[in-house]
Amino acid sequence: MTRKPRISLISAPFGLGAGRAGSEQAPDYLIQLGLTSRLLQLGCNIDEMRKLDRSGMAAPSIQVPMNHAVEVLKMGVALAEAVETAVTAGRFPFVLGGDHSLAMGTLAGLTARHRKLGVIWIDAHADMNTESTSPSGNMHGIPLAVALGRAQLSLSHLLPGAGTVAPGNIVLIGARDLDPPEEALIWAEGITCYGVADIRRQGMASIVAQALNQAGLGMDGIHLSFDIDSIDPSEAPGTGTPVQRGLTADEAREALRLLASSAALCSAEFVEVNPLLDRNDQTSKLAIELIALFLSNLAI
Ligand code: B3U
Ligand code: MN
Ligand code: MN
Repeated sequence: MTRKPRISLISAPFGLGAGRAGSEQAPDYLIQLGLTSRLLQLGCNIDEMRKLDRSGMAAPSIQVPMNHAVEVLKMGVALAEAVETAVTAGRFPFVLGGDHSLAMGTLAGLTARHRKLGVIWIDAHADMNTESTSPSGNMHGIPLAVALGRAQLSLSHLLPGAGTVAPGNIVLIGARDLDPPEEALIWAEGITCYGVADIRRQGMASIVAQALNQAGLGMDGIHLSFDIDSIDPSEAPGTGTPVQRGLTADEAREALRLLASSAALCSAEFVEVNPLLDRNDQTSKLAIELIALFLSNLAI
């Protein structure tokens, strides 16, 4: 028999990890457009709702030579604690961003509790630069290198007791804008990466099945990190770094529905919606629909 997980909805109104302002407005904006009422209508079990605030958080002592590093780290500390608390209480953490630098906080909190964590990363980008390879200095481009233990910053700087994620248990879906050092790292570490052409050739259902197998092999659970820029800008224009030739909204729907119904899934985050760059709320409305589809199909 399947049960509905108790969801911890963690809003992280933070966008300083991205190069353009606006993603910090997404959590409140999506809620204002009806996200939570839709979730309740669909029977989601929202056990806890939290909105994070980084003021008053102490930044870790490490120096990170990147844009807004102190603020990114403070937010990461707050988020790591919130996620760890949710997992300890037996809830399913759902992080609503914000930009993708938040993943460092989510992954710190998760790896503190799940020593063996698989990660499925749906994104136009690999987010696998380090402090020294980043072309932009923006911290939303580094979270996976940090999680792998390949950057100077590590997850344990955000939360003592956090671990790392093994390269064999990371699967990228939709990646199509990689910097050369990211490609080199993916190649060197043997990370599985499904591009849009693979999805068109094999179908999303087959890609998701393979991703769940690969990411979940011998793991305690799988985290889904969903960046809205994975979807083609014709259907999701409201994001800071759009990349052409992305997933269709239908492919994203199929992926999210299938992932939600896997019992291996233990947490998720949804990032990089930027209401300031949107056209007639198209991206925000799609995000609400996708989040509702995902959370209402969760089963444990
Ligand atoms: N790889 C580039 C661009 C980028 C990464 N993630 C986003 N953009 N959203 C970088 O800056 O690291
Ligand atoms: Mn990303
Ligand atoms: Mn991206």
